[in-house]
Amino acid sequence: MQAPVFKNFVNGEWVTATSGKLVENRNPADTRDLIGLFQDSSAEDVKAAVDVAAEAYKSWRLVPGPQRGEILYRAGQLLKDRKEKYSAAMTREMGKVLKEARGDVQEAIDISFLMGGEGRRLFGQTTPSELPNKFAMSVRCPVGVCGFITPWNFPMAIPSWKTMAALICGNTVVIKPATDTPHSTLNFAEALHDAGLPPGVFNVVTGSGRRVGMPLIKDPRVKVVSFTGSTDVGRTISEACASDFKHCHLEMGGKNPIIVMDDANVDLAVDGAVWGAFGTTGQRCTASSRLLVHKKVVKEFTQKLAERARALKVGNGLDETVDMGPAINEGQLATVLEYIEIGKNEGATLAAGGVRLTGPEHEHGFFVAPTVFADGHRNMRIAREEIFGAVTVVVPIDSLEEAIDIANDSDYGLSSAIFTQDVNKAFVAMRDLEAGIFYVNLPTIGAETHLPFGGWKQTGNGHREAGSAALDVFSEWKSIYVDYSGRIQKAQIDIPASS
Ligand code: UN1
Repeated sequence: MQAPVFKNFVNGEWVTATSGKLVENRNPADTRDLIGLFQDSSAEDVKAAVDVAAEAYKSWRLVPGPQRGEILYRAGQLLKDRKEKYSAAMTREMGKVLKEARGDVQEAIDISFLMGGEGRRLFGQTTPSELPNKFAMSVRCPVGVCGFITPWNFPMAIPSWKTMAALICGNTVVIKPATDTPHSTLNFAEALHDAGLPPGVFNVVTGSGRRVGMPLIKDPRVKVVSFTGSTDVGRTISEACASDFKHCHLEMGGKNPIIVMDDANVDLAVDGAVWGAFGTTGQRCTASSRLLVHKKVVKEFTQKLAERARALKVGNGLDETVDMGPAINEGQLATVLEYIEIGKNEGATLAAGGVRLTGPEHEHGFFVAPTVFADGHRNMRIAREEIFGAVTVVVPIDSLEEAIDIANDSDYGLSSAIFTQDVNKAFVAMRDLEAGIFYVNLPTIGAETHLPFGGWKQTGNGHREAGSAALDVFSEWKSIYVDYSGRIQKAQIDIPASS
């Protein structure tokens, strides 16, 4: 059978790239499964998409917020109606198990409804003027065309967080999805289109970072850049935006600790660690990749965790009995295997996993056994660097103070967690951990879309997405003064005399 050809989505139409070139997209659980051929676009296609986004901006910015919101609501409803279809397509191209793909689509549904509601809020401030007969207020204004570069690990959720916040503010969008997962972003485009989004307001151009991503962020008409991915690429993007003073929102790596105290419910903590470390095959920027466990419970915790890791069923995520899918691609698989070697050489003890799975149901995919290292140390590379795979490391600790010190001794600051039954310890950790997200008695994954999402230090550059905080990335403030005194009243000078 001929593989289906997927096109770019530009100006409300499905169009081919000018290069005439196509790239394959294969299932990482079974590379014999060809999902389709996607457009290998170039700078010319980017320019054409930005042309239409710039044109569409002229009218979209003037559509009242509540009406923009209604389109977002309709898109949310369509995503809900199509949840099964879009989730299955996502599992096939990304590998995450079906129930997690459903969660990914659900995040897109949630943010659609959240931002739909923002259409009737988009609050600014009204405040008294310091002068009589003068009115003062501030309003949010759209910024223009937004350029997005999105990752493969949340192929619908992350594009939707950025897009829905951008659209409700009155911006238009051109997005370059990850080359490993373009189908889910095209499905998202389909839902927006069917919801009645005007042509040109949202556009998708597929292809490589070099030929599509770079021209997109460098186009002078693109006023906001939002990127989720590695810290290295984020640095390049930040530098590319800096000379033009572009709004640049970056969401990057993490090395997220779970602290397990001696008073914790150990079974609950193990449950949390299994989900946090091996959910999405550890390929979340929020993954629980460091487990800082009190020495009094570390033996019991590690034994139970290793047992649970060994019992996980690894395979094709379309099989509902499977717990964990493959790595996204060969390169990622190689990175994970390399880190396993590094961990062994550094002297950590392999408590579970540590190998590529090559049996009959695994030989055509990129599968690694869920891996637990014990006897880790804070200075080991496996305890410091983001691996982005199904590998976690247990580091024994003596006290909460030591755990917080190790947790904060990191370039990253995305998510963090503590398992304890002592409310005082929970509050100390809540106050002192340097991270944008914090959980008590939950692992480091599982953020909800109506709270700000993002991290401190090299995880981000001071912005947030999701929640109403995302509106700050996609709008400019305008402070407005209306004088109805009939005179030119000079602020700071014509101050009414105090009695
Ligand atoms: C990511 O890992 O890039 O909090 C996003 C979570 C998910 C989102 C993760 N809701 O784990």
